[in-house]
Amino acid sequence: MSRTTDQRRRRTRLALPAAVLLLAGGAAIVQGITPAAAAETTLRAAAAKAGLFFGVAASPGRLSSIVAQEFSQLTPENDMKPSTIATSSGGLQNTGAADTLVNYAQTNNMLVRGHTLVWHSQAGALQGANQATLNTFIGNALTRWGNRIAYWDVVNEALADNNAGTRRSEWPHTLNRDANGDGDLFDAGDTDVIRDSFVRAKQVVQANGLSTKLCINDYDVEGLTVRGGTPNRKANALYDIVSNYRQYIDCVGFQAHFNDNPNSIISDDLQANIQRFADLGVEVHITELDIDDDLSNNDIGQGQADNYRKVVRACLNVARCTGITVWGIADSESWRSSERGLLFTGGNGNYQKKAAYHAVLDELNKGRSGTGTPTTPPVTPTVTPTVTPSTSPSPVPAGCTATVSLNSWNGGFVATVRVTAGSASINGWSVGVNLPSGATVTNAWNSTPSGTSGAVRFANVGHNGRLGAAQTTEFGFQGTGSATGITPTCTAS
Ligand code: 9MR
Repeated sequence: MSRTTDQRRRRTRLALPAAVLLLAGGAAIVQGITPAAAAETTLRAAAAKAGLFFGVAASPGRLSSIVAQEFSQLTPENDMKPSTIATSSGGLQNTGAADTLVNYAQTNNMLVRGHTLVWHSQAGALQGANQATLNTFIGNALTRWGNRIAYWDVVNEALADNNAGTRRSEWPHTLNRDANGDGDLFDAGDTDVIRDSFVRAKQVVQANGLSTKLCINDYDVEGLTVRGGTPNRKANALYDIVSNYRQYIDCVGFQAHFNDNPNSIISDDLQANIQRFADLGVEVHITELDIDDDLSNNDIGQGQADNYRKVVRACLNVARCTGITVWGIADSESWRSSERGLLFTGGNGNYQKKAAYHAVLDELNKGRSGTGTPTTPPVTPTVTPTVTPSTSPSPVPAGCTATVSLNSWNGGFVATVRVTAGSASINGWSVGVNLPSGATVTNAWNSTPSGTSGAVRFANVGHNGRLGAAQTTEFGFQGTGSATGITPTCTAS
């Protein structure tokens, strides 16, 4: 079903019965009655009603009618990778299959996710290219399809496996230069392929007036923790990158290839992790979802349908989680067919829905609120307020304020602190917290901590100290123990 049809349906639903109530004073108002929400019967319609896209990865050979019926977004599974479309000088070649997919998506009102520009694997003729050549390729690919591509994975899989929290060794590390060897890539003379690729992509988007959004995509970054409650260092490394380069990055992709690997499980803090990225202001997408159902291996321990429900619910519960994409249509056609990780059986255009499909549809139909009622508010009464507030808002003081949001789990926590300047601009800030006994800071980002327990202060770093009046910035820290009840205090300089 097309998005236009979805919208038409929603409008129709909202124009349904209204009750006329008489107020004591005799004025009539119209009050909306929430009609029973009719369940949608396709993934794309149910997702649209909940305010997100539901997509699929495909190649031209898989474009049977089910694709446009069920999905509202398309990711070329292989046909936009540098190995297919890049020349060694950063030009484009062999774009036919990619064009077929983009045209199909456009005809069927589907969004496209370009996948992918800078990746250590399937780099093809770009293997070993320098930043200038990567930049040429980024420019060519972005302008080739323009706004026909809604989201591009600019950088894919930059981080190392095994919860190392570092960059990959096979990543184009020759393009990362830490000139003074201090462990970060922010000083004069430093180069960073992640930053520089995003900077280039943003320049191209702005210079061409594009609305294409620029994403970073990775796997094993889904939970705050991995199996056993160990902090997910890979997720934290991604969080640091997005925080540091926030001005160039619009969206974050959690690939979500869930399986029995201790770092690839569906942890209970998936939603909290989506939320902390969303709190940076980026869109979050589940980009390559499949869930291992190889029961002979007793994989992730619960029914596949329930696991799908969990993932869909975690996304629905975070407003900035704006899309979910499954990595293929049917198990038999998946890159990991033996794991039977997708929503359909069958093949070659003849597909049967699995229990997992019905669970996803049902969860989507419950909407963001989880209740199944429409998420768009019902008709609003047109009453003019008669009571005028007698107090004028108190002036915002100069200086700064800080608020904290905590995600806790057994044995640890992540704190996200928002710093807001008062009525005047500030040149720097420092936030103090008193940690309860037993709590210890193990890691901080976008701030410099002093101390690890008890009274701890966090000072701004170079790029986030200056704030205009009422402007905000965020920093975070992670720790062991519990930080419940902490109240941050902010001092401006
Ligand atoms: O599904 C893709 C498969 O057909 C390819 O052979 C493989 C080659 O690397 O890439 C698969 O897609 C990957 C995606 O591009 C990036 N994240 C992991 C996906 C599964 O390996």
